[in-house]
Amino acid sequence: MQRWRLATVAGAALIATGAFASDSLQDVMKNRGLSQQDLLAAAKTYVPTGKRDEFVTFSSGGQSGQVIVYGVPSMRILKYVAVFTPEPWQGYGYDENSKAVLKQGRIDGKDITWGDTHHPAISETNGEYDGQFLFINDKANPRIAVIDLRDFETKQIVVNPIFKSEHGGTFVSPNTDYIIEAAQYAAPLENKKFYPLEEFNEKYRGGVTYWKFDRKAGRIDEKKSFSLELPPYSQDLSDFGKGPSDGWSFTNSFCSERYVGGIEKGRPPYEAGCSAKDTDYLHVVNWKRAAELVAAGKAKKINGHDVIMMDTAIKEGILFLIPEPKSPHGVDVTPDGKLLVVAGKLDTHVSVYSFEKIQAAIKAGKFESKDPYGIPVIAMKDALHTQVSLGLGPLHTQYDSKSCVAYTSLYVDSQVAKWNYCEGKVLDKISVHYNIGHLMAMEGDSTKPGGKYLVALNKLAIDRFVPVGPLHPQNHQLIDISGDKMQLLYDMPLPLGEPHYAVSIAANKLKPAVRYKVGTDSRTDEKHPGAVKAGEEKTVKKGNKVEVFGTLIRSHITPETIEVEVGDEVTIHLTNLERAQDETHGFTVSTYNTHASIEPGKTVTVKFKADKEGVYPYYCTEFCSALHLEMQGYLLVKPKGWKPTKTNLAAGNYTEADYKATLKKVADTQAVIDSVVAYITSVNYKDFPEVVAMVDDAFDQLGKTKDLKPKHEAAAAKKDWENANLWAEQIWQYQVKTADLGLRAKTFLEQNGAKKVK
Ligand code: K7E
Ligand code: CUA
Repeated sequence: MQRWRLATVAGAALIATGAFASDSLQDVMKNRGLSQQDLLAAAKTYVPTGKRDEFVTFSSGGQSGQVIVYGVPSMRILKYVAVFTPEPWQGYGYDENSKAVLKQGRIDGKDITWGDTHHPAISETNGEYDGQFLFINDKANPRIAVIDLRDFETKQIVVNPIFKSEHGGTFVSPNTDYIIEAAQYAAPLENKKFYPLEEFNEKYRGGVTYWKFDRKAGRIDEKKSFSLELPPYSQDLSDFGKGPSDGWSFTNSFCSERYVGGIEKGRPPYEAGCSAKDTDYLHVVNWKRAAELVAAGKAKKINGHDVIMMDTAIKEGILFLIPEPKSPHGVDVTPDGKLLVVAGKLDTHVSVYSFEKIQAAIKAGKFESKDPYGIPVIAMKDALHTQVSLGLGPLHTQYDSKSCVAYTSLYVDSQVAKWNYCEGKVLDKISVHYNIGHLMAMEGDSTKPGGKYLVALNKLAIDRFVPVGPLHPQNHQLIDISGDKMQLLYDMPLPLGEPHYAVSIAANKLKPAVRYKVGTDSRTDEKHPGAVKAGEEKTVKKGNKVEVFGTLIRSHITPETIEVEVGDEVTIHLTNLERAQDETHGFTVSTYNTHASIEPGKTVTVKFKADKEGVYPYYCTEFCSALHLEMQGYLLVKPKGWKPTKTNLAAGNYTEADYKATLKKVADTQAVIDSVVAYITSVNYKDFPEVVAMVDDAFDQLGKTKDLKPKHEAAAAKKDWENANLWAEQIWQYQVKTADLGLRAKTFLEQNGAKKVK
């Protein structure tokens, strides 16, 4: 009793002096000015060390031309996927293999090294995200990229053969047979000849492209892709039908006035003329039938690409228009595929169209008019399910796991509206900061939305973050949608371009690899012709071409010296021989503007002209082991016809005592290795593939010491203490790497609940 009291008194005294202040939740709340609500939000987003996020988000990187990958609910950034823009860390655009991908995106013979990415889409099977591929569009230069989610690398870029800009892509059909890409600003489809703006109505055209995706190859099949010619209406966002509406696609438009601005000639500007009418047009396309028409030879070749012309589409009954309120933006098909929600930027309403009613009108041939190009127009009232007034500037809609519940972004109001699209009523609203563009719920555009969280992709951050100059980061806000009322949880600044759309998938659906099959060109998924195995490294010289077939393994670059003559064209292929997870090596040569990231198993090529005589160090750019800084070599660019005059490298002054000391170090380190090996083999390490890979690599390193023992012993017999000591030292280097891997394996096993085996 007495002792208890003493302890309490001592504790109170310490708290009073502040010694324990940071240990109490109450004190932290007080000191940092946090409310209960803040703590609740923190608890809902905090992911402790070693734990992982439940969802993975792929966000467009806007003008960065990349994709940003982050976890939900922690909002921690996991990766930037280099797509249309060079990215040095990944070597993207700095090694030959990735340059070949960027080169696919050339237009009119020109490199285009940036992109304006807008809408990522995850591949689907039966309308559900399958986590295999990601697609993303470039609005500025009409292109689409394919990213393989086995390694999160860009594999392909295709250039739209007939558009000059695009926006309404990428969205996938329910089984990812096709990826949609709709034009934005109309232009002549052939890009061969100039037509003045005075001929806008006659010569300028919009359209929509259906890219055929070959899932087995993991690539878009350009030859089997086709487009539909459309009026010059500034086609905007699109979506594919699903379930009952599978086989159809929907693309809306703005500026169906076909207004051409000309403020220079005293004409009112685009913005006045492009929003003058009360309605624009939703394009309704029977794409399955369109694909059949292409197969039947009813398309016209434009720039070598199949295009179904408008008159064919009208005659065959595969293209219809429906008026939609003022300057529509998003069109989003409901998870059951029965309804589609269109938001009109300049209207307070969202309009919910019924696919069934659209079909009934088409079957009955009930059209209110034809547009100037002869396309049948279905009356809005014949297609509408309901209209709901949500607020100012509705843009995009996402769906909840709860039936009939949708979320729509309100750009002007800076709010998210939660509403019921079956009954047409508003359920809740929450303010966001500020001016939200897209919003995204977990798997919220699939047939099986995941609910739980919503991310508001806000255009303006204004006062949310520490100021960093006039250019602010974007603000992605995480919202809890699990209850009746939405709750704001977290603000994430994103400083890499202006993201538009994002998609989020359950993390357990992604199955990325941790290494490549040794010798893989990751950009083609094929065996790299420059790959070699350990011991097969070589340098081949033919005329003025020098080709190096090298390898990387902690902590060596083989070869350690590359000798060329000035003017030689140097090609270096490097294979990472590691099997252990996360053992990436990088490679660069001083001043040759080249860099490669070589993950375990990968083979990468760098190429340059050695145009100036001199000495150029090369090194590994990833801190890969304790001897990382020693992972180095020299490129020697010699004058033509240069002959050596000195044949020995400078020697150190090693003694027998140095040699003996090194042998002692080797013996001590071996004892450490033996104890680690004893631990690893005493537990069920074979049940942990990560550990098996580390153990394999560790024994590889240790195995290399065998050949060295005779070397140091032979040198010692000749009293060549320099070589005796250094060969023994090299044994120790291999031991260090073995021990490094072994200790990491041991820690991993201890932390992941390895069990004793007898
Ligand atoms: Cu609304 Cu390009 Cu989808 Cu921006 S788009 S917000
Ligand atoms: Cu390999 Cu540093």
